[in-house]
Amino acid sequence: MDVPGRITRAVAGFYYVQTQDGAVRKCRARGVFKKRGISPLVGDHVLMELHGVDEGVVTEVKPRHSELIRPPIANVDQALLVFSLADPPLSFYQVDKMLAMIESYSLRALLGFTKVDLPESAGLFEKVRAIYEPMGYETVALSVRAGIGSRRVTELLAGRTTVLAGQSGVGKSTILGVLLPDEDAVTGEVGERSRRGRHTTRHVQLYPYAGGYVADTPGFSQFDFDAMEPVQLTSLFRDIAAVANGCAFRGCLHDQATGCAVLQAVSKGRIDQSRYGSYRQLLAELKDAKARRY
Ligand SMILES: Nc1nc2c(ncn2[C@@H]2O[C@H](COP(=O)(O)OP(=O)(O)OP(=O)(O)O)[C@@H](O)[C@H]2O)c(=O)[nH]1
Ligand SMILES: [Mg+2]
Ligand SMILES: [Zn+2]
Repeated sequence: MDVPGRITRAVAGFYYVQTQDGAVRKCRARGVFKKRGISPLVGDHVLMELHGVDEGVVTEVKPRHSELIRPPIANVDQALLVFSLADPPLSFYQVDKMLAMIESYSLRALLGFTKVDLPESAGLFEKVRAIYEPMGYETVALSVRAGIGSRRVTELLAGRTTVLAGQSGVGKSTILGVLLPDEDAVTGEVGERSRRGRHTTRHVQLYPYAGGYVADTPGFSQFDFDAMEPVQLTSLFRDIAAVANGCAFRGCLHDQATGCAVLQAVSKGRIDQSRYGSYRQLLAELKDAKARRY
C-alpha cells in the first residue's frame, strides 16, 4: 500500500519525501508524470511506494492549494518577508514591492525586520510598525544577536507552511539557524559563497517546524511584475485599495487626476507618503513594461 508524505527537497531528479514519523526517503517519480506533464514540486503532498529501507517511488501528487513558480514550491500558506533595518539599509520601496508580490499570490504576509540591535536601526522599527500594522500585517522586530523576536516568529509559523523571502544579507538563514539549531544544512549546506564572502542559499528546502514547515528560498525577490496590467496594481496595495473604491474616475490609476480619492487621502495623511511613493514607482515600472510589450 502506498504511503503519504511530503516532498521537502528536490535535487537532480530525486525527491526527498518525508513521512509522518519524520523519516525521509529518496524517491524517483513514476514515469507517467512526465507523460502527463506533471512535475512534482517541493511542498507537494504525495503518495509513494516504499522501496527498501530508505527509498521509494512517488506514485501520486495530491491537488495543490497554491503553487509558486519562483521559487518552485507548492502548498505554501504564508510568507515571512525579511528586511534588515540596517546593513543593508531598509528600503521602503523593497518592502512595498515584496508585499505587492505576496498579495498577488494571495498568500498571508508576515513582516520581519532584522538587526534591531544595530545602532543605525534606532527608532526605525517603530516607524515601520506604525505604517504596516494598521493595514493588518503582522510586524515583528528581530535580532538574533539580542535574542529578540524568535518566540513571536514561532507562534506565527506554528502549524503552517511558511516561506522566508528577502534580499541577500538580510538575515533569513540566520533566523532559520535559530529556529532549527540542529539543521547544519541551514547555514552549512549552502556551499557556494557570494562575492561578499557569505554563504548564500541555493536550494529550496522545507524543514519541519512547530507542527508546520518552513523554507528558506533563494531568488524570491526576482518576481517579475512585467506581465501585469498597471490597473491591477491598486488591488495589491491594501491601504490604497481601501480608498480607491471611493474614486469617482473610471479606470483611474490614482496618479494624476485632481479630485482622485487616493490623492486626497494621501494629502490628508490617511495614506502614508512612502507607500504612495512606492505605488507610483511600481506603477511607472508597469507602464514602461507595458509600453515595451507593444
Ligand atoms: N547585527 C546583526 N547581524 C545579523 C542579524 N541577523 C543576521 N545578521 C548578519 O547578517 C549577515 C547575513 O545573514 P544571512 O542570514 O546569511 O542572510 P540571508 O538573508 O540568508 O542571505 P542570502 O542567503 O544571501 O539570501 C550575516 O553576517 C549575519 O551574521 C542580526 O539580527 N543582527
Ligand atoms: Mg541565506
Ligand atoms: Zn483615483
